[in-house]
Amino acid sequence: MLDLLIKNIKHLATPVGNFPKSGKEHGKILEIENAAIAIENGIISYVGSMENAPACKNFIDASENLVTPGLVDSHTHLVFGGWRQHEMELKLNNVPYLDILKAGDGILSTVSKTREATFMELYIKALIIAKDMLSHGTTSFEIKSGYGLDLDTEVKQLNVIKRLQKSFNEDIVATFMGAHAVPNEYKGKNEEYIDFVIEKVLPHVKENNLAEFCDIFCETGVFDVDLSEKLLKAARKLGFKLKIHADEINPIGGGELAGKLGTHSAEHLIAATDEGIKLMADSGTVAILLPATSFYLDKPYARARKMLDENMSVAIASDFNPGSSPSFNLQFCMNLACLKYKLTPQEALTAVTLNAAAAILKEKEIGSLEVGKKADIVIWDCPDLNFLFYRYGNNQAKHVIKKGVLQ
Ligand code: IZC
Ligand code: ZN
Repeated sequence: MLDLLIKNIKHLATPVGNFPKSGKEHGKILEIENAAIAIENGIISYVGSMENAPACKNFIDASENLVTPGLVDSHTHLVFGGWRQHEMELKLNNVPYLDILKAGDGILSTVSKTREATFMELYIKALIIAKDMLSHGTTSFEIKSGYGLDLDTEVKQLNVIKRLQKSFNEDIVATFMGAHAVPNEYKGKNEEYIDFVIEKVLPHVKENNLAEFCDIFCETGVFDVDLSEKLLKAARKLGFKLKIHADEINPIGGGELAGKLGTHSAEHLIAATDEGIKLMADSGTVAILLPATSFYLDKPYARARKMLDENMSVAIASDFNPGSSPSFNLQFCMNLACLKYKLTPQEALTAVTLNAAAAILKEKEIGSLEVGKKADIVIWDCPDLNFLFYRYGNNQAKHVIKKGVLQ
């Protein structure tokens, strides 16, 4: 029996397929006027014209609305203690992000607050934000650890993510990012810290099945290319899938390393070089671009069009964190993707749905409106795709459906 029919849909827009789109394929999406979607046991059982739709007593009329897949946020740092509003004054005085970190503030101030916080404090804070994300249309997301930088606190953060996965009816993917910064205890001893992560933390995370991916901040003054390679190779040996924060501020070779190792994704890529982009395109690495971070750090925007020209797969995410991107609003990232990356609405939609799902290895289950996929759907308070990308700043999600359940 059908659970729900979304009928008379004014404009349905979705990428199609079980694989990430690359290059020109980003823009080739399915758009139907006067469409319908049927849902059975949380799974999509019909997508197509209204004419051929099955009958159902439970329905939502979407005759004024755009309907798309639920948004997927493939890069967040959602679990953290405290905030960093004191950095506002530093920002206004043009103190660079990396100088704030070098002075023992930035990520390290969040580390102190996260170490101090209890499991429940972290969990409740993250749960409240996750609900807010859901109401903005984000139905699945990734969360990174990396505000512990010691065994106990990294495990505490990863257990919070595990609890969120269980109690929140969402697809949440965990990434271990113990190499997010060098903690004060290891100041100046970057390699010793990486060795500690490799020997003591990674095996524990693996044995307890606390994360699927391993990530590292490859950046000036944080971890250089050699240490990034050392950690990522050790993680791969243990069975982790690989991610890398590359070329966020300075092009020190992170994109090239991603291509050389064939990491699953490379994230930020604001300063990615031509050579890095070529290597990543060859290795099939997904580019996760974070335009809200460029906005907030007042940095250039990643060369998304160049990446598409080189046939890369591009995903767009929020980078939600208390320092460089204190907003989880993926809708704003979509506006920026159009206005700053010059992606079309169709290309940007693919980047926050199917390609974002692929960036966290969920493309077979979510990311598009197709029979057999989970019924993760947003009914927007707008009439068509252009409108969604044209308005900004307000929440345009009207109804959000997660695994067939109206939220
Ligand atoms: O807390 O500043 N870039 N990591 C790397 C971040 C930004 C998060 C933060
Ligand atoms: Zn990040």
